[in-house]
Amino acid sequence: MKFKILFLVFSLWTAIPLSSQVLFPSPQIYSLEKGIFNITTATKIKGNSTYAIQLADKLSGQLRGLSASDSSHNIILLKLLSNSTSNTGEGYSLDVKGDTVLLEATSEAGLFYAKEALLQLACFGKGKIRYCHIQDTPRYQWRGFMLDESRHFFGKEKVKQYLDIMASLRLNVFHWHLTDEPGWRIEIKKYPKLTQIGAIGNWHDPKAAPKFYTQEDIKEIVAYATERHIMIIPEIDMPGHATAACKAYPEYSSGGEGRWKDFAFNPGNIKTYQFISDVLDEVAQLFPSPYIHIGGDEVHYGNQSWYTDTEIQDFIKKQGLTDEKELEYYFLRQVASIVSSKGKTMIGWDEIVDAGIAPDKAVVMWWRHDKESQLVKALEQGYRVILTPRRPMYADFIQFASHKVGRQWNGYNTIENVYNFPTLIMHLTKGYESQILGMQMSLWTERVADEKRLDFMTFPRLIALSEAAWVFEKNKECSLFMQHLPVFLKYLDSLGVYYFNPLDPKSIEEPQSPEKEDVIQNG
Ligand code: TNX
Repeated sequence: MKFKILFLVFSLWTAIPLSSQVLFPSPQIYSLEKGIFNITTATKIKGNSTYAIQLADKLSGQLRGLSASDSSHNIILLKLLSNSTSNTGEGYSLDVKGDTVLLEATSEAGLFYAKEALLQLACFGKGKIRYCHIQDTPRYQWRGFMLDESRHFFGKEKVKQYLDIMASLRLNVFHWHLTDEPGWRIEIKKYPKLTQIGAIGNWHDPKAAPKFYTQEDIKEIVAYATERHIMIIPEIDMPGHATAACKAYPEYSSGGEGRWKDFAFNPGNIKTYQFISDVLDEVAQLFPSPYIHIGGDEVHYGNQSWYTDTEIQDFIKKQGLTDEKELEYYFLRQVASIVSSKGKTMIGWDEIVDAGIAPDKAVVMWWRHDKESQLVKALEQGYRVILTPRRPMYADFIQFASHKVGRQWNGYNTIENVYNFPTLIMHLTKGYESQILGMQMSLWTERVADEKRLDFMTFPRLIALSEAAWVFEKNKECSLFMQHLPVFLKYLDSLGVYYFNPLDPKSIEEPQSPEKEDVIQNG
């Protein structure tokens, strides 16, 4: 009670509800002091270098709607510290005192994050910011979100909105799953049928009008992301999950029958590797990122024809491979060298750990939460690893007990589970911390046919992801995060984003999916 009264007095005194002076993700060092800085139309916003000036101009535009008309003079100063040895690290400091807001960093990314932090404070406090001192730096360098646009396509505007929110949350990797069974979503000039034929259909409707990104669209989105310090990792899934490509170019398909027809490329045809090389050439040109994700997952689902096709069987013998599994690994090694011939590093799902690729030539995404040994093996072999285990990092899992649409596997993925990651698996990575690049939340979209469901599955768990990836273990406090959450939810309201509210679960209707079998258990 006493505390409550004190809190009330304090809040009245500051004239800004304390609850609004929060940040997502929460900073490492954050102290509040007495006094308020008012952003007004007379506030000067300045930078000390080309990049800082550019950012200052951007900030002026973004603050316009929040500025009170007032003539009192104060200044927001963005400083890129030039005495730093290099443009590395993503840390920043933010000081609000007297008539000055000072943002400082030794890298462009750091200064950008200082600006994003200030923008959150300004936005949550409606142009009023409490005096404070913030010193911040992230725990992990890879803070990612994956979106599957093959199963369902959402388009440029939605992707840009997500990139904006990611930037605000200081997430810095957008993993773009662009190809899979139902659709190929990226224009490749040398192989026009990939989109003329491969882009037709989606998970629910094989005849849906073609949807894909032109190379111009891709360039536009890459530029948009780069400006926000987000790296885009394209994924071209192979040799499995390649149905859309195999339908467009059956000469590179391993054929097959029934449900899994055309699921996998033909690894016994040397022309397949030329095709892949040509495709990856264009992909490598379009994306400045040093990585290309080549999938590599779940080949066994649809490679039955490898066991009977005479051309493939002959190839296995000729190459001196022992069996079809070895053929899969042979394929992955070939692709690793194709990727590296283009000056890029391959990323693959955790199946690639067994393929015999040199550990410095590939990065592993651990996804099979039920196979902890695969994570350990990857680390022991010296691979760099990104953590995105189905539990709790798959956003196609339901997030509340009564939800009906989505996956479950001995439970589901609550916002608290995401926030608390990776605490429960840290014993597995002990001693290998330097090989853990970071983590990612992955959204598969078999049961996400529209934007409303997309938002509902992504938010608010994406906010928890940013905390998990940014905040050091010793500073994490889930109950406090949950207490602060409404502030960001309000911001999502202003963007028109449809989210689940874990604080009032029944208030939000769960959007449905056209899929008949909606709850998928353990598989
Ligand atoms: C497994 S994760 C897949 C995806 C599915 C997802 C559904 C991975 C590497 N492969 O193809 O969409 O499960 O949760």
